[in-house]
Amino acid sequence: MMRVFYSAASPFAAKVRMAARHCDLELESVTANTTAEPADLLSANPLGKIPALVLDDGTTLYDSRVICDYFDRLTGGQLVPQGLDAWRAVRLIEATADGIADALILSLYEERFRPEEKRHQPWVDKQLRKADRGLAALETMLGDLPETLTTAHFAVAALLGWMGFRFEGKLESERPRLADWLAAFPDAFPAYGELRPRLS
Ligand SMILES: N[C@@H](CCC(=O)N[C@@H](CS)C(=O)NCC(=O)O)C(=O)O
Repeated sequence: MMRVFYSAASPFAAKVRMAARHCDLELESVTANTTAEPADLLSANPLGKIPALVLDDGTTLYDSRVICDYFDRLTGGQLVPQGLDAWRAVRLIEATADGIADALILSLYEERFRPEEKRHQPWVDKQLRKADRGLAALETMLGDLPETLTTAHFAVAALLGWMGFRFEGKLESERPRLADWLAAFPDAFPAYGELRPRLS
């Protein structure tokens, strides 16, 4: 069975685990603490990031977009539409959601991994501006999501679910359409409650 290194809180890992479930692919989920740089994770992904996928033959794949592409190919296109317009919309929404997560994660890492005297607030602010512009764009893109579930749906749901506990209240106060979209997502994908990012 394929194995994925993940952590309960990771939005990128949640995206991949939701995509696998949607594709009816069995995955063994193995927790990894990226801070400790464990050998088994590093042998799957030299970058030491999660998610990292180990295939049945021992070969590995990362990052979340590549893993989702792999699932899409394995299952004859269950995650990414073929038509050019729909493909463009889905990949753009996914890239936007992932980019927001990247920026917000960097802003948190500044606090988590740097001693207070070495933190550089202008750099954090820059990441937060990226995220804010991305969230504004994402709100306008929601209508471009296809009706059938795609990698973009899972990327957006994972990002917004993660923000729910890392940036509590932000969506409700600043981007209520995104908050409403997430509240309705379990109707489209009932396994969201089980697979959403969470604080362990
Ligand atoms: N572009 C990567 C981003 C993955 C990522 O940043 N994962 C975080 C956890 S959510 C991580 O592993 N951080 C540890 C580190 O950067 O060393 C993907 O889409 O998989």
